[in-house]
Parts: sequence; C-alpha cells; structure tokens
Amino acid sequence: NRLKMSFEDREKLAKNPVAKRLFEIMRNKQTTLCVAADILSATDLLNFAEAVGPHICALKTHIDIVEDFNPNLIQPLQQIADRHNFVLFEDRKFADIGKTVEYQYSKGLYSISSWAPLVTVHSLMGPGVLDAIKSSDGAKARGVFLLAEASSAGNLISENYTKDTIKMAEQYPELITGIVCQSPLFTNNPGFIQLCPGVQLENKQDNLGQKYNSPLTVVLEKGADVAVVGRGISQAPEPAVAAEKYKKILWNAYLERIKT
Ligand code: 6AU
Repeated sequence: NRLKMSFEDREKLAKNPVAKRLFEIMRNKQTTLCVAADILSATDLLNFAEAVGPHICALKTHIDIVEDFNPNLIQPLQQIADRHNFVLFEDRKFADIGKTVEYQYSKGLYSISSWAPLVTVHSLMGPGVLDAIKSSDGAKARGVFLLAEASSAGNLISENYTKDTIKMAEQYPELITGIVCQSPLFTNNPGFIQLCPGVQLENKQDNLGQKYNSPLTVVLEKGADVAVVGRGISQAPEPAVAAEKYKKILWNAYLERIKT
C-alpha cells in the first residue's frame, strides 16, 4: 500500500528520473509542499521563488501569465531552483494532438522543455501526447504529471476517465512522475507521486469554482504526497512564513500517515 510506504522505499521503485529526484528532495528538505507561483510580473515571480524556495520541493508556474515575460527570466529562475534545491514545474496542461504538443513543449517563446523538468498533461487526447513529450528536444531528465481528477466544481471528468487515465500512466512508467488527483487512487505503481491541488487553510472555495481542502485532509484522507498551495501562500502577508507553516503541517501529516 503506497499510502503506508516511506518516500525512501518508494524512491527505489520510481522509474522516472524526476520522480526519483522529487522523492530525494522531499526526504532531504522534509517538505512535500509545491507552491503555485501564479504571479503576473517577472520580478515578483523571482522574489517569490527566492522567498519560498527553502520550504518547497517544486515551484509550479503558469509561465504564460507573466505579463513582462522575456526568455531572460529563465536563467535566474533556474539559479534560484538550484540554490534552494527544488524542481521547476510548468503547469501547461498539454491537451492537443501529439505534433502540436511537441511544438508547444519544445518550441515557441517559452521553450518549456529547455527549462522545466516537470509539466502537466491531460489524458483526454490520448497517449500521442505522452509520446510527443518523450521524444521532443530538450533536457533529458523529464517527467509528466497526468491529470486524472480536477479540483474545480462541475468538471466533466468521470470515474471511468479517471481509471483509464491511471491505466495510461502505467503504460509510461519511465515518463510519468505521478498523477494529479483529489482522492487516494489505486495504482499498481508506488513509484508514482500523487499531486493534489486545491489546498488552503483559510477558505473552502473561491468565486470561480475552485474547491479547497485543508493540508491535513489531503494527506490523511485524499492520499496526497505532494500538495499544491497557491493563493494560500502567494496572497499571505508573508509568503515565506506561510510556506513554512504549510510545509510543517504537511510533513507531520505524512509522518503520521506512514506510522504503523
Ligand atoms: O491554490 P490556488 O487555488 O491559488 O491555485 C491552485 C493551482 C493553480 C491551478 O492551475 C492548479 O493548482 N490546479 C491543478 C494543477 C494541475 O495544478 C489541477 C486542478 O485540478 N486544480 C488546480 O487548481 O495554479
């Protein structure tokens, strides 16, 4: 049972290099916190990454929302990620035919595959998307979080879609880092990491359909390994303080979960 296993044991079973790296970072930094850096200015994004860096295992970006984006943003972002030992994670949610995804992933203004070892992908369009990510130009160590469930109210994902998404992931153990979901899904592969967004202490929802669970709930009841916290940290008066608080709650919940 994955939920009772330590990250150390699961690291040995992971076949994807980014999953291995994430497990290692989580153990060493004692953090399962991924911060969603949904920030509109390049300078603010860098300052934010620097502030929360010590407390996170991954920084999740939506790079296309940065209003003054310039490719020069990437190098300092990478330096911050190296210095604080976290993974850059572009939440692009690829959902097109394989060839188009290949271009979106490795070409264009953002050239995602050159700097983001982790990306998100929708299973909707079929496994051609995964083949495209696998064979595209860019850095070699790459991983995919496949979306099997969503945190938003009224989303159209059915139980079968979720099950078939897990099956698709299991066909690509070398490429898949893990699954984005909201419940403790059954997978035969304990090397997969479960990523759970929609996490906040203050609110139960926003005004556009987002639904939140507490950090304790996602780890102990929903099976989250890594929790994604966005506005709970980015809109806190002191993001670094908030990040540390979420980190501690999440890590203690993980220790509690694996305790026999
Ligand atoms: O904590 P928030 O609500 O400020 O931010 C949540 C972040 C956003 C969403 O794009 C993302 O998490 N997200 C995702 C993914 C893949 O990360 C999936 C999902 O079902 N719900 C969700 O909110 O950056």
